[in-house]
Amino acid sequence: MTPRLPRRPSLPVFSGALHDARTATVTGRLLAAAVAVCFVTGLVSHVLQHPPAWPANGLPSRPVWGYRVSQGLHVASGIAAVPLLLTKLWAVYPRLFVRPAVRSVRHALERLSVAVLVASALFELFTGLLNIAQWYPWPFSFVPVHYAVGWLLMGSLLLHLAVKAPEIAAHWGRRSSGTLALPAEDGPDRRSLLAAVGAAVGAVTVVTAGQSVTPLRHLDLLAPRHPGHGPQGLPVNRTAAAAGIGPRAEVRERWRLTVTGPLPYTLTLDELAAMEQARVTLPIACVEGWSASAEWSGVRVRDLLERTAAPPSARIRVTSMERRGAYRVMEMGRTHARDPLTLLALRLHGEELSPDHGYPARIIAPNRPGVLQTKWVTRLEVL
Ligand SMILES: Nc1nc2c(c(=O)[nH]1)N[C@H]1C(S)=C(S)[C@@H](COP(=O)(O)O)O[C@H]1N2
Ligand SMILES: [Mo]
Repeated sequence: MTPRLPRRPSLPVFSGALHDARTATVTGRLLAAAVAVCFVTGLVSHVLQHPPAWPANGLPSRPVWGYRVSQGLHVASGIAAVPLLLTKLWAVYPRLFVRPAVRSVRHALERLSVAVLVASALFELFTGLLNIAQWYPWPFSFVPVHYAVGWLLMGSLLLHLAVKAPEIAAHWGRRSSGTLALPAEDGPDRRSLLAAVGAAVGAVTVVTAGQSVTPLRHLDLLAPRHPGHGPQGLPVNRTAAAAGIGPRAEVRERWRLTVTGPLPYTLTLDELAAMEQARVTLPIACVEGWSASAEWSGVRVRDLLERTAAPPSARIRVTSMERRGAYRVMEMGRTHARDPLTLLALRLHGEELSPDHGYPARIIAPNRPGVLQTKWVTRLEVL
């Protein structure tokens, strides 16, 4: 009988040639590009939704499709980052097992910063994906946390790039060079890996981008929203039933538009419909990434403000009939309020708005997040 050998904790051995610095560099820079697009477009979205005091009154209302493109890119770059992040983590995970685990204070700090980087990247992609699916299985509120962790990710990424700059430089080109001579020439293995990653990024993009890129809508297999699906050919996030809005006949009877300002007034739906109507083609661009263009008609907000003799620089507050909900009250700066394309819309594609699209009246404005396109509007205040 052979005596049992005392068990020693064994560390995995990695011999794969692709767990090297060149793979880490090539996947890392693709990932960094996706994260950079995601971060910048995330900032755009944040500023439009929660404008700091100074630009709040003068945010640009053009180009009309600005937010549609920016938020479409935000969601598309986030989705593309998923296969890139997984590949990058696969390329570098053997480094989890380096021994000694901590060589110096500097090494400990470096490992800590990588832990923060990986955790924040996984967190952002995970919460972002679930948000697209409108699933919130966590106790915190999505927007502020996703925003704050975005900064954490950016900070730890910049730190990581600074620490790794010499290695990145050495492995940037096809033939690794510089002081760190490593056997990292691109062979068929790495080319296959990169081709597979490219195919994965292409596939996840093509099957989801149709939620905002209309020509790709027939390939929109995995996106939770399809731009053409919904009442009047347009998706709906919050339905009239969910918002507690009563049946159409009842709403028509008791609905009034109240406009407060220097000369306050109230209008019935017939009176509003008798005012000059404008027709505009503008997209709804939801922060969740889906967007769709539609033809709206209704009264220019500018005309409603002139009727109350509001000063030209006035900001306004718009309130919905909805009892509660995060998007019940919305503020709008001068540039949007005075834009001739900004309407209190009564019709969509030539028909009365359906209850789910905000009957009897909703805001539609150019270059704005969907969350600010308030439905079931009943009150307009000059601030
Ligand atoms: N009063 C109110 N308006 C609202 C919302 C809401 O929850 N309440 N949701 C907003 C969101 S998130 C979007 S994307 C658009 C969607 O408009 P639609 O349902 O007409 O497509 O309406 C916006 N207007
Ligand atoms: Mo939205």
